[in-house]
Amino acid sequence: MTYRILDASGLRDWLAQQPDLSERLGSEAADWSIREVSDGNLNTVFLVDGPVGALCCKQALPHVRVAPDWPMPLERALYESRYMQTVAPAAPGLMPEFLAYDADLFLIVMECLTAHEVLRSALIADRALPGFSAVIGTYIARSVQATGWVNQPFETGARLLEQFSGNTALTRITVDLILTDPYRVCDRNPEPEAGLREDVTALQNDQNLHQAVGRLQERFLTVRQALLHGDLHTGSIMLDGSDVRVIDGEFATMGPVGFDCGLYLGNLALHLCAVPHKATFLRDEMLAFWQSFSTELRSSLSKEGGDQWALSGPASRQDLIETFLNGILRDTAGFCGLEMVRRTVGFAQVADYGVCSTEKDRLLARQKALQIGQTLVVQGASLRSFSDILSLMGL
Ligand code: SR1
Ligand code: MG
Repeated sequence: MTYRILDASGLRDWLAQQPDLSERLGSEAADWSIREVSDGNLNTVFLVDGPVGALCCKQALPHVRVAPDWPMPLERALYESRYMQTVAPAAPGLMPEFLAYDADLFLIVMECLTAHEVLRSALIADRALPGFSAVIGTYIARSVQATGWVNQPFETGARLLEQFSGNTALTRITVDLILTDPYRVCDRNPEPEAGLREDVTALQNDQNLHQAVGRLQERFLTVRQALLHGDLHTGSIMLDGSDVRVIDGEFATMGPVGFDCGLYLGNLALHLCAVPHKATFLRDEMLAFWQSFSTELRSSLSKEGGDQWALSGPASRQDLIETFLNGILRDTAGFCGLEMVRRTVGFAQVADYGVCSTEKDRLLARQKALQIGQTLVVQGASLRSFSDILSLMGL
């Protein structure tokens, strides 16, 4: 069957022809209720409810969903399905269960997280229970364990590079939207609100900042430490109480581990700028994130590792682990800063600023995010500890 954009009725017909999926829903196709819940920028998402169970179906469109004039290759669904199948065994219970991929329709079928809520919405509504960041720290550490050269023989990385290096369309989005556009005049950047124009002009003319952005661009495109989620913001995480799941791995690519860490922390920091009175809560989450990430990674690396591990005895192994973590810390700071800047002045901004009750508060929140973001980008490479990152955030 050839590709076509599915509506609810097309999806019902397709599901009815898939015995395993139909069985999960139960009864007859006519009894299933299907609703579109598309929320992200790129794809359509349907939730299908049957008398026995529910499914989530995600289809790639030939364009950016929120910008229909922007063409986008369909293959991103293939990379997301590969990402889910690669990382899920290492992070059990931390992603929705992958159920099926249709290569003609560029359609992924997965477990339906009916009771879960997107972390960004939960933060905005003040419903996120403490502890979610420790789970994300564990998630990243476990995916590094399964895919990173420090833990695995280099052949694992070589195989993953082959499987994911074709994801160039989405890497191009990252290169443009995160690593380039905010620092130049560009049609994709929305017109900044009046009070922010000077700040935007300043960052677009700051040569020192551009040098630092260039260094991070080089790290993103040339460092192949592990398989990244590639878009790990608070909209790519769902919660139900303490049950935390990572979704939306379509930006998957081999890259520097600090990219995933930095995007995650950058989104918490953006929330902090919008809602400064939550500083203690967000500081605790950030600390818990780094604590769980670094503890899990240290523990796995002290037991076994990749080719570098075989090189060294226990004492020097500890030095290598700390050197590796320090490098991730510096990248984390830089990518965190880039995420804060791009979500404030670039194409894909965040709903967190909507929490500000006045225009003045929103402007101050954006200015704060730009100031912290730029400082992290410029100074990230010289930081030595996680508390240095928190200090630059005023925490
Ligand atoms: C055109 S896609 C814009 C943004 O949405 C995705 O979630 C990524 O964050 C991307 O940068
Ligand atoms: Mg997404």
